[in-house]
Amino acid sequence: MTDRLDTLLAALDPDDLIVRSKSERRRRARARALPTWGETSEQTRARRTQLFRDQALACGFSRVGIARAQALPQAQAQLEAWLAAGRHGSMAWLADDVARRCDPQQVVAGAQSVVLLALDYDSAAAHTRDLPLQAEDRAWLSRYAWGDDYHMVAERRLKQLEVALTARLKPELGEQFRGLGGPVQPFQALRDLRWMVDHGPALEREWAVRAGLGWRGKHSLVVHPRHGSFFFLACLITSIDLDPDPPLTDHCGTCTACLDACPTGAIVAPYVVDARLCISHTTIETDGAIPAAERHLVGDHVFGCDICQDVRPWNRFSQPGDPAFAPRPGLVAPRLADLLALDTDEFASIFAQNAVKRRGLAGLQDNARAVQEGRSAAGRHQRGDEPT
Ligand code: B12
Ligand code: SF4
Repeated sequence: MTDRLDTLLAALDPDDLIVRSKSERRRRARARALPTWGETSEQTRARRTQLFRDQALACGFSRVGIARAQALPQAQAQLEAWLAAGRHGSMAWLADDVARRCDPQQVVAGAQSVVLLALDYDSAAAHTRDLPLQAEDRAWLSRYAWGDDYHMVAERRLKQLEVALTARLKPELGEQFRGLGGPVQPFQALRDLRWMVDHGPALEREWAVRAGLGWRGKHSLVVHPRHGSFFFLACLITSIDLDPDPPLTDHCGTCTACLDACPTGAIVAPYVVDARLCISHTTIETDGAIPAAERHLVGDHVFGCDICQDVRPWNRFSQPGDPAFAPRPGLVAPRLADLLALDTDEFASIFAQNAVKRRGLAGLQDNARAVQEGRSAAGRHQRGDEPT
C-alpha cells in the first residue's frame, strides 16, 4: 500500500498538489493545453504533426506517414475499371461506396490529412521457396497469418491512439477556441478523426504511397527500401492540418520478378491483380468449399500466398517485425495430415485471435484437401496415368 502511494506521489507534478479555486484550476488547465500565444500556424502544425507521430509510435506502430487529404479521381477511375472487369471476385463489398473510398472528405467532414500507419510482420523464418513442401507433405500458410490477427492488433492500437490524441487535442480544439489561422472545427473524435484497417472506406495502399511509406510494387503491394513489403497498413483520416511527408522514389525499375513468379497469372498487368486468380483470394475469401473450377489454383498453399513477395529483392532487407506477429508453434509450413486431423477444440486453441480463424476449421481442411488433390493429380500426370 505504502509502495503504491509512493509511486502515485512520484508520478504527480508537485504543482498539482496545491489546492486552488475551481476557476483557477480551469484557467491553468486551459493554459497548459492551448498553443503558446505567438505560435505561428506553421509551428502549430509542426507541433501537432509531432504529436501524431510520437503517439502513433508510442502505441506500437512501426512507422508513420502523412499525406494531404484530397480526392483521388485517377485512382477512382482505375478502381471502377477494375470492378467493372469483375476482378474483385467474391468480394462484393469492394464495389460499395466507391466514391467515398476515393474521397476522404466523404469520410471526415473537412478532412485535411491522412495518416498512414505501418505494422511490420516479417520474421526470420523460411520463405515459400526455401522448404521442400511437397516432399514432406507440408503446405504454405502465409507469413501474415503466423501470429496474432493484424486486424485485432491494429484496432487495439488505433483505439489507444484515438484516446491519446483526443485527450491531448480536445482541450485545444474545443468549440471556444479560435486559432491564429482562424476558427478551428470543434474537435469531436468520431467526426474529426476516423481510423480504419482493411474494411474502411480508404484505398490504404494509394495513401501509403502518397504518405511516403513506400512505393507500389508491380504486385500492387507497397514496398519500402529498408522494410520490404511485409508490413500491414492502417489509416487515420483527420480534419487536423498536419505536415505531409514526401513520397519515396520507385526503385523497382524494369524488374518483373513478382509477375514472373506468380503461379496463377493473377498479376494480369503491372500493378493490377485479378483477385479471381489470386491464391490468397481462393484460400482466404472463399465462403465454404472451394468450387471445383478453382481448386487447381491453390498449389502448395493452405492459406494465403507469399510468392510474389518472397521473390522480391527488396524483401531481403526486411527486419523481424512486431512480436505480436511472431510465428506460433507449428504454423510455418504445417503438415497437411496434422491440419486434417484437427478437431474443433484444437482448431480453436491454435487459431485463437489468428487470421485463419475466419476461414473456420471446415474451410481450412477443405483448403488442405484442395492442396492434396492437386498433388495427386500432378503425381498421376507424371506417372503417365493421365493424357497430357
Ligand atoms: C481486397 C484486398 C485483397 C484482395 C485483392 C488484392 C488487390 N491487389 O487488390 C486479395 C484477397 C487478393 C488480397 C490479397 C492479399 N493481400 Co490484401 N487487401 C485487400 C484490401 C482489403 C482492399 C484492396 C483494394 O481496394 N483492392 C482494389 C484494387 C483495385 O485497389 P488497388 O490495387 O489499390 O488499385 C489501384 C491499382 O490497382 C491501380 N490500378 C488499377 N488499374 C490500373 C491500371 C494501370 C494501367 C495502372 C498503372 C494502375 C492501375 O490503381 C488503383 C487505384 O489506386 C486491402 C486493404 C485496403 N483497404 O486497402 C488489403 C491489403 C492490400 N492486402 C494486404 C495483404 C498483406 C495481402 C496479401 C499479401 C495477403 C497474403 N499473404 O495472402 C495478399 C497479396 C496479393 C496481392 N499481390 O495483391 C495488405 C498490403 C500491405 C502492403 N504492404 O501493401 C493490405 C493493405 C491490408 C492491410 N491493411 O495491411 N487482398
Ligand atoms: S499472392 Fe500469390 S497468387 Fe496472388 S498475386 Fe501474389 S503470387 Fe500471385
